[in-house]
Amino acid sequence: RLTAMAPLVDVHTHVYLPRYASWLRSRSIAPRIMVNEAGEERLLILEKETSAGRPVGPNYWDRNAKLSFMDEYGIDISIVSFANPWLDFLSPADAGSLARDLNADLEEYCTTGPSLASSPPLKRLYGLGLLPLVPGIPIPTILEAVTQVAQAPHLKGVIMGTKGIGKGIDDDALDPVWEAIEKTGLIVFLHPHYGVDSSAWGEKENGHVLSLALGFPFETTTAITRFILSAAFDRFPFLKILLAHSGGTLPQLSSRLASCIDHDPIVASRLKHDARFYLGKLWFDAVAYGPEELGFVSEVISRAERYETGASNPKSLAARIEDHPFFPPLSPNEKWKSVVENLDAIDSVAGWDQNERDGVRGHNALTFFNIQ
Ligand code: 5CU
Repeated sequence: RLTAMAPLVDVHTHVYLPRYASWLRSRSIAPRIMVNEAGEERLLILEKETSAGRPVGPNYWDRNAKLSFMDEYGIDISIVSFANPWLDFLSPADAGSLARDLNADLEEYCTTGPSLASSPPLKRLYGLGLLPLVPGIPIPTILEAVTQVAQAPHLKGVIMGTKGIGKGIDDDALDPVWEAIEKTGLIVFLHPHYGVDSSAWGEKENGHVLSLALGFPFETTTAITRFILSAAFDRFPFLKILLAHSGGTLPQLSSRLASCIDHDPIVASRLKHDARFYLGKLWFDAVAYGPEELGFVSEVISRAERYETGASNPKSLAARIEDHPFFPPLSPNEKWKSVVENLDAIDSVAGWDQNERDGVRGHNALTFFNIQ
């Protein structure tokens, strides 16, 4: 398949490996996996969750289920990452040891998985490990995890939430971590979990719609904007950060951000470049659910890349097909609607030629994750 057409590489697909699922089952408060009155397992992910939880099953932990899903949608390679809320709820000691064990589990999951009939033979599964980012953790424990991930042949980076070790990812205390990550060349996949203050959502019962559709992207936008404003990219210019959900709302707001910075002497004097320059350093998954939105994100990224390199062809947009195992179809025999929508979007962005479509389907991701 790989030689016949551009590979389809999914950069945003999650797992709860069995060890993590067991941990969730052992808990009596969220995040937890519980059994409901009908005897079915349910995932309760947030403390304030009012619903009876989400269905959870083998799609979350069974590698064969992941591979069947990939086969059904023609996905050649998946860059598998741990799903939220990662280790956020653990004590420093538990977070440190679970990170070690889960990173080893994920490497094993990828190494012992199948390969493609390609030359050279690429694996079908690569992974993004975990760092024990919790309040009170000694920085050297985080650095050990960076080293562990960097030494694992099939782990290409780490996934992390927006809290850092309690004060966010713009916390100066994290500088040694960014420095180590930059040195190893690992990718950081920045992903939301908490949304934003839910008092904005009003009193009507809207299920998870507002927190997923708006809260998630706003959380990512705030975190990466704070990171940019802290001048972290001036200190660590070679960091490679991939943003979930096509960068939240950052592409839409980047020029407004640049203008607000220009009008604020304190922040402006802290940064070496225009805000849009830093956008050119970021990577974006291609989840936009519509060709117009995807085309828009790609145009904003292209402009940002021109600030940095003068290049005109967006290289930093990589296929994310669907948040497997989140968003399954509501009835079992249906197709995963969002998979189909995201693939259709890649195929129908106005003005993209085959080269650009192939880039977003897989070539960009292979380069970014250094999969050769
Ligand atoms: O849309 C998403 O990315 C997700 C996710 O990763 N985790 C989750 O709990 N819901 C939606």
